[in-house]
Amino acid sequence: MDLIQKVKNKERLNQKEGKALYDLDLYTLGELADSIRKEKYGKKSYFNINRHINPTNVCADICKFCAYSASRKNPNQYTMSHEQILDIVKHSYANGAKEVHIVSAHNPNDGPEWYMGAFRKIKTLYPDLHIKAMTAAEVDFLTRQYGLSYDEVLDMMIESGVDSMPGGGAEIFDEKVREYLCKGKVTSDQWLQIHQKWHERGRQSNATMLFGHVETKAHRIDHMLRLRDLQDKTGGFNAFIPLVYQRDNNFLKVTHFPTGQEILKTYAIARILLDNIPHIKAYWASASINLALIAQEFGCDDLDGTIEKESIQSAAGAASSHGMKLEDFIGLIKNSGFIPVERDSLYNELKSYA
Ligand code: V47
Repeated sequence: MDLIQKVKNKERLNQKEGKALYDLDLYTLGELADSIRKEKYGKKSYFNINRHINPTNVCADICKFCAYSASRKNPNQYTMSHEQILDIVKHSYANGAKEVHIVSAHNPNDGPEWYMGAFRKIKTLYPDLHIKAMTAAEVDFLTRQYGLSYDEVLDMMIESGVDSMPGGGAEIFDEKVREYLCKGKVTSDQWLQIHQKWHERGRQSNATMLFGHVETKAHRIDHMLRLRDLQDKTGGFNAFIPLVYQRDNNFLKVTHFPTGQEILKTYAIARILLDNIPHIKAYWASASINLALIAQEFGCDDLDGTIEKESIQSAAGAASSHGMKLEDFIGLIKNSGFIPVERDSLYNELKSYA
């Protein structure tokens, strides 16, 4: 059957068909993705008031694409004390943040108690603040470093007040590309296993895909389909977040970068293929705010949040280091023809700015 008709009939696509979606022209693909988005969310575009905190950039693992971790290209090591983390949280909470998104490098000098102690202190002081923390890569790092099991680390996270897990560390699941990008870090199977275990505890998480570097279109489809398979089993993923690769200050040699069209096609394909993951996030810090606004017409229904301070994408060249002012964010979404809807971290609607 014709591929377009199959999408219109909401039939599931396989690897070959997923890849063939890239051959459709941008507008046809955009229309298909937009009609799915419209059916689910109309003109609503979700965001949250959040604060990203990256407590340390000292890392035992080496990912060629990373400009954030301390290295010979970024010699300024830092590790925050709990007091410093709590100061940031205090300030953000007072300014209306409803979520802290806490992701660290893999610091061999900081044990599980440094991570868990910080979460516990935040939760005790701000019980209604959602803590989204610990990528599967960090969970795996703690198990390797301290001889713990995944179950032990995940249970510690729950006891310490972590509410949901961010989607980082997924990169690209294809084993050969992964070996080239980030040998020694959490494997694809392990990343999926950790999220499965988290979901089996009744918890939710997100999933990312880092694209636009050395991977092929087929690798992107394979990545999405592995997530779709796990989601069939657990239903625990809230959002899929394609992260556009930023090219500065790192150790990855890339010769071809995707065009804006290819980035938009990737968002649209995610919306079509991932029929079981409710939200597709155009993370403005990696897509740029302008492209993220356009991505709302190509299947994306979520733009992440105000962020306040961003260190990972901006270290590699993105214009996101200061986050976005709430009124600017709302204005931009409105002017792009969508209805900004503030959500909580689990996508309950809090306030519509229609
Ligand atoms: O896993 C690192 C990526 C991720 C670069 O769950 C890079 O809601 C682009 O996971 N260019 C961390 N990306 C960020 C992340 C995230 C962000 C926003 C929301 C959520 C969520 C999760 O950043 C890492 C890695 O894939 N990254 N270096 C780079 N040069």
